[in-house]
Amino acid sequence: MYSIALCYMDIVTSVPVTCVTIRDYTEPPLNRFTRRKSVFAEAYDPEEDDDDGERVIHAKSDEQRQRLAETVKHIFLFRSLDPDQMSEVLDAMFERRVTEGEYVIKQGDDGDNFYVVDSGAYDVYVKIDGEPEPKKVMNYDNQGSFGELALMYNLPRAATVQATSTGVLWAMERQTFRRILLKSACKKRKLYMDLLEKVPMLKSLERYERMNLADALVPRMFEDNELIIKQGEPAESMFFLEDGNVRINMVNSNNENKEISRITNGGYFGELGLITNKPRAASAYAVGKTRLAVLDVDAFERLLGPCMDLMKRNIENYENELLKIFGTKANISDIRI
Ligand code: 1OR
Ligand code: 1OR
Repeated sequence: MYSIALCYMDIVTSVPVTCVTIRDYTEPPLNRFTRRKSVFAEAYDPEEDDDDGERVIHAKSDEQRQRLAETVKHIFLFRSLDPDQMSEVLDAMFERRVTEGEYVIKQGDDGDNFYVVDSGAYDVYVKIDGEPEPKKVMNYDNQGSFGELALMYNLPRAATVQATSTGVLWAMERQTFRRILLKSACKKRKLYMDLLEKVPMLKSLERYERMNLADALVPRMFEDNELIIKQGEPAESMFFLEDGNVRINMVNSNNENKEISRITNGGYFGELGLITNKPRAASAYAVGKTRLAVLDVDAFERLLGPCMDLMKRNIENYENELLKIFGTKANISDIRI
């Protein structure tokens, strides 16, 4: 028996948007690495993939291993690995030095390695059908990772990555990436992409940027009435509502405690403290069993830049509401940026 996944791809990023699995009991499996331009069919479902390849070890000095361990701490795709898997990843990665102007990845090529940036600057270009020149779409500056898309979805490279300085990359071969990281990465993206598509505030993000956001989110459950954040405490993360409701309560300078807002599906909260660098302006409580997706401050700063204007505009609304709810502007200075 084998399964064929028919995947329709986002034209720009070449990322599968919807997948339909057809099971067939007679034909032999299609080549897993078959590539087509806009629709592909292959005997492949990332979550059913059990590729038990050989464990790969690239020898490293203690200094190299330590440097690598520090670097991968910041890579979202690695966060759900258990200690054994992490150690396997550290063994399997190897150093690649690049020079200024060097192409690390070329759009359209087959995927060989996944890369983690140790140092250096890298520009990303995408050539869109009908446009004469590739367009620069983003850059990595001494941090981040790239090259996972082709390995995850068995697709040609979706973009070109060029070093704009000398630098050092940590590379992981396709087989190791697929054996250790594929399942958890696909699961997370699948779990959160639906949620993130429904958050109006994130509409300005590219689909690929939402994928990176999905990698960074961590699920947390709260019981009815449980405190999620407390007014006055330092802000370390923001929250997207997956399921349930959240009530926001504020105590003003006259010690009046009022419910000032309800967060419902597609909503978010906890961004204010991260943007203003101030303590929490209000408390948040779960209403009923509530499931949240949590984004830490590091990921917030790296991934939500394109949404900053929208969030700031929303904060201006908070200020207007503050006046209506408490009848005075006396508290407003607390939430100004
Ligand atoms: P890959 O294996 O396809 C190129 O090889 C890599 O560039 C890709 O994995 C990503 O890791 C990385 N769209 C697609 N790939 C991107 C993008 C990107 N940015 C970085 N990569 N976009 C940029 C979003 C700001 C969308 C452009 C329309
Ligand atoms: P935070 O990090 O300060 C409390 O932690 C969160 O409550 C805050 O981020 C916002 O995300 C959220 N004024 C201030 N914070 C609010 C408000 C709000 N509503 C939700 N939060 N107002 C309500 C506007 C409808 C102003 C009126 C008092």
